[in-house]
Amino acid sequence: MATKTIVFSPFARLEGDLQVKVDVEEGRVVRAYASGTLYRGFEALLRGRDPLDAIVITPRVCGQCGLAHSAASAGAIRSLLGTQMPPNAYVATNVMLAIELVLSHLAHFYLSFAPDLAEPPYDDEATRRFLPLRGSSFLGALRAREEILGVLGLFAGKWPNTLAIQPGGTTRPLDASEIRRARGLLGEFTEFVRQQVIGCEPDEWLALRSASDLDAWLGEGAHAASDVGAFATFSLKQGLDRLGKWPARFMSSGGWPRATGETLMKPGACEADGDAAEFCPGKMLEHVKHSWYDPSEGGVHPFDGEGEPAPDRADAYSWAKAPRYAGAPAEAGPLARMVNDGDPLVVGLLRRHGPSAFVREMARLHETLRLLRQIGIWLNEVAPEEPFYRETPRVESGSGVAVVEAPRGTLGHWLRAEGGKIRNYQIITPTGWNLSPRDSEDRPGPLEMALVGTPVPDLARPVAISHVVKSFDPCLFCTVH
Ligand code: NFE
Repeated sequence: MATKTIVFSPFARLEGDLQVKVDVEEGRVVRAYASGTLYRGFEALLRGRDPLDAIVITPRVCGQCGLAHSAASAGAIRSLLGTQMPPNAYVATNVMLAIELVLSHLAHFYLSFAPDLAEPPYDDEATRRFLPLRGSSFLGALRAREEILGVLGLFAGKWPNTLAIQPGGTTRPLDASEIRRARGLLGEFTEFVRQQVIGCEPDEWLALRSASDLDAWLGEGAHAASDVGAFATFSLKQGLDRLGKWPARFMSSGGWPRATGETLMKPGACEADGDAAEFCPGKMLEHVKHSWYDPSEGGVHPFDGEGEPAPDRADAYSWAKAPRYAGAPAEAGPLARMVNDGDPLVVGLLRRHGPSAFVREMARLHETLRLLRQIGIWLNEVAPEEPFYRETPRVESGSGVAVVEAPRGTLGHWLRAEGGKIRNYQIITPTGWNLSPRDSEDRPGPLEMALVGTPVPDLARPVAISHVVKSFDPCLFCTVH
């Protein structure tokens, strides 16, 4: 059988250096390989430094999810010290993380995923709005970023690379007038979402509880003409609900904790048919059989992994390691969060359409709406007269771990310190899970499996492959930290 290999290098993406290689037989992908092609060495350069340096250095891993790295590095130090932040700091951190997520989801949709629907081989009036720079929706989304960035500015001082999140809390206390200002800006941004993104009140969207609710919604009023309406109708017509499926295990830490430790969403590691399993970072191991690092037997827990680069290994093909949860590949991200949380709309779409590119995108858009409402609730919980920060002792020796929900999914930082210095620092990012290469048993990662079966009727224009890869919203800067 004739095999044709297509290599996308670099694959078009928002950040990072990604190569995707697929073997095509009889018009379908039969094998896929995802490679991170750039070594960055963040873990290596943290060794021997003051643990607090991690708060300055790790947000530089990426311009899109730096706050997630801030929160994870501060959290790992707090875990080592066994300390807590004041309640206000949990709320403020959650607001910042949620805004970063909203920004990232919108950038993904309007700058990366939707533009593919506006160009050949497609030619559809409804999606021309997504044309880069020329499309009306594209420009609207760019303009609206300013308002939500304004809210982030009030909490973080600046973004990216803020130092507002520290082990002891947040360093930018807000007074009542700043909270009022934040509410006003959030309201302006929500107005953009109402008019352009969903074409209805957010509460009306959030009341959708099943796939048939979405069918009915699409048939009513201005909904079909909204960006989500145009996207959903077009995607179903073009079969995006048949692309990008794999025998998924979904993993989520629940994210956005309160001072009590309770998370905003239910954590879990369930399978696509809904069988629940608990979430536990102790079940994470990293494999390097196919990655350019010194080889190890089987998987290694991040507290024990060091990952010395070995660029000459001929049997390896990625700078990303292969993380496995309880021995199996796992998908992280909005879909994983919504499924573990039992979100009725997303679970309904998953039951009808499977873990497909369409459902991944819908989960991302739906999560954006859920978090916007939640940011409003948190703004009411900030208590300006209460502290945002509490001094913490210096880090001497010990180990700590923190897991947060970044835009693309579960992000973990593992810190081991000795004599006031970092002995070992390991990071596993969401794209590390989703774009993992093969593991010690040669089992492919989630994207590598999701690409198998993708139709490629025209080798010169393999647009379905682009939809599948982008539905995971890859960021390779993060992954090859
Ligand atoms: Ni570079 Fe990131 C997110 C992290 S990568 S964007 O979200 O952590 O998966």
